[in-house]
Amino acid sequence: MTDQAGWDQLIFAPLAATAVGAGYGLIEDVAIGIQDGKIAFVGPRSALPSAADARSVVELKAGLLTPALIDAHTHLVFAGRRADEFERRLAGESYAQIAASGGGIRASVAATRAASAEQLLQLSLPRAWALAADGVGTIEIKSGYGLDPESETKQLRCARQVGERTGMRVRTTFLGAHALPPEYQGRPLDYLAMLTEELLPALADQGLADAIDAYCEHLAFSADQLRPLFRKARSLGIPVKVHADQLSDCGGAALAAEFSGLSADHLEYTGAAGIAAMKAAGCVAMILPAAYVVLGQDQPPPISALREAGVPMAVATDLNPGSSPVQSLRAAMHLACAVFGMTPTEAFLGATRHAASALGLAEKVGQLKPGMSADLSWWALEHPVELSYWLGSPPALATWVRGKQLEIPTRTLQEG
Ligand code: DI6
Ligand code: FE
Repeated sequence: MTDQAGWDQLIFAPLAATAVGAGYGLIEDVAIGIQDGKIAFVGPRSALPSAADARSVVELKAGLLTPALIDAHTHLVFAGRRADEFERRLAGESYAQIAASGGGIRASVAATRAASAEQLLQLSLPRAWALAADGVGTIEIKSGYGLDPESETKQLRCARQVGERTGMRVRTTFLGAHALPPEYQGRPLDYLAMLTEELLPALADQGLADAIDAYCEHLAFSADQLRPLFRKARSLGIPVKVHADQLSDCGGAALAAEFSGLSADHLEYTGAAGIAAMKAAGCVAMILPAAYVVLGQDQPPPISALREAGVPMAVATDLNPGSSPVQSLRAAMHLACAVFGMTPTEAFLGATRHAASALGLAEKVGQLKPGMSADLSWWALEHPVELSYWLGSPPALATWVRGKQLEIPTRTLQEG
């Protein structure tokens, strides 16, 4: 008991997977006491303090409670779609060829720049709701389809509004170093200097960047080019993430580690040195299997080596219009198991506890234990293995963020 009046809410369920400890952290016939939007008690009903009392009692007769899932890598604020590129890739063109011909990220940049702030919000909300229906309570949202001060700011403000409008917890990541915008063609260092000297400090002033990310890749920026930007970010207290080694080993994982990064993401081509550096730096490995499948890649990330090294692995959708048009974190969990050989337990921890670490939220969300925010999802499932087992299945029965149930619209309209 936390005070005389008891808890705000008490939830009973047949089973909870708490994500505490090495495995699922299962508790049967579970009771969860919530006070001020936080978890005050988790344990078997039999261990509930006898004086326990609550203003609201929810008796869930069936199903499973878990921490609300966390999608720790998305680009869900964008305008325009790239289904044409999907067809072109199926017809034999590569992702790099399409990018070189003016498609790819640049196509999304043109559409996102042209959209008004309101249009962008109306396009983005249904994607956030789709994730919420999939049991996600926290989403990370990157910029990177604006690539100029005004449009990057528009994207990040939109991300904040997505959080306000849905009730989901949103973490914003500034990804100005996603691609070279056309007006800086041939002048990558000038572009990066603008990001470093002007845009990043301005976004930091406005509280719009919870983290910074960069695309470290031969078709984007090199580790050497990115260092000054990351140095500046660290001096402003902004943590680093890196799109690392997705298409080639360009030292992205080591770069993330060098700046004590929260995560290095993708990692298909990361070698032993990158893994050792990540382990030493406490950097989470963000596994993004949907992008791998959609792009038809053939070298999977080094899952066994990451596992053996003890690098925590998170799993995310990478929701974006080009390489990962995927609006279900459970689909990504399934692919992480079926395609990359992660275990369902790893996928579960990757979408809860380790995803929280990758956002700097390890003390707040991702586990059901006292002191954590009351971010929960309720599923018509018998066991948490089923979160990864099904590929396409009904939505979560309910999701709470900060103790409040998300009110997911049954029907959303996308306006253009
Ligand atoms: N994440 C990214 O940012 C890039 N690939 C990926 O997996 C590019 C996304 C895009 O094509 O728009
Ligand atoms: Fe990405």
